[in-house]
Amino acid sequence: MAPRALMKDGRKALPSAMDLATSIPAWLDLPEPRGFRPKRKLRTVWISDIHLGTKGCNAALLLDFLASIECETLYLVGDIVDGWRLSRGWYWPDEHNEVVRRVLKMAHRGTRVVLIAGNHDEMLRPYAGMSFGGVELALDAIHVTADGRQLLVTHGDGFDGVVLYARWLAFLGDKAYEVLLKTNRWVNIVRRHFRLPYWSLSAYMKKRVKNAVQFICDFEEAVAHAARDMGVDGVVCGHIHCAEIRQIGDVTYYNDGDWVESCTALVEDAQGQISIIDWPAEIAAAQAASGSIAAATDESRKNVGRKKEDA
Ligand SMILES: [Mn+2]
Repeated sequence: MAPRALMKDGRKALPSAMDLATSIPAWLDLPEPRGFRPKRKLRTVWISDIHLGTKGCNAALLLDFLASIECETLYLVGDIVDGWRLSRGWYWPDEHNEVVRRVLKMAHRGTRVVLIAGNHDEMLRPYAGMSFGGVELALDAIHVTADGRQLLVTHGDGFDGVVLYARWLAFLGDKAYEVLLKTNRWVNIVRRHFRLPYWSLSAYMKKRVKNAVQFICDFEEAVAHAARDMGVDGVVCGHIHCAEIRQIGDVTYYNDGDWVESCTALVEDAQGQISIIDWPAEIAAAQAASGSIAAATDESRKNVGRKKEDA
């Protein structure tokens, strides 16, 4: 703390090089000003399966992630608000409000926000094409990457029925695939009519853990199949709570994961490069790095002390 001592004396002498060397680590120890964190600038961010309105929703981690980014376009790829859960009983802590407020703030500050309805928030589907508070509602979307690729953005629940019979599709071919896609929609319309909850693949998967890997694989292939039929270069979806980037034939399959279990997002940089962000892993890495900076600082203090002894 030599420089401060100099100030108290009122002397105008400049601190010596040694004073500066010892004062820098002390300055590094100061906490960052509140709210200061350089934001990661991204072209596009995709998040889905937040399940606001459920106890499983990891709103705190999501708020932390959203505060760390700045993007041109934010896609909310379905199951953002869990309407099914809320219809059985209201659960809405402050943090869930904070997520909504943060997203609206991003829209207000110029981020294009597109909300794609999923199966848990399918009550939003009739409002597709409308815009609320700067948030565009859609059933699905086509995203063009910085390097000119066309990506279908869809929640993915439309493929549940296909996946269930995926094993048969190899024998039955494309016609059966189309029929199954349509059936899936009709089954759920009928179920809704009888006030039965939406039949969901992920719920089904949880009951049959043994086959989960196979189901995930079948889902990925069913989605890629649809993307290829549409003539797009890739597809971004959510729904199965399993982040992934995988080339399937000539289509790239992207899944942005969820904010219940894994807390992951997909991000596109200015060049069109898309990657998965695993937020808990990034936090752990940042903590480890700041730990090693502290250790290095301690080490440099020891070295300064040693030099003094030498002199
Ligand atoms: Mn879903």
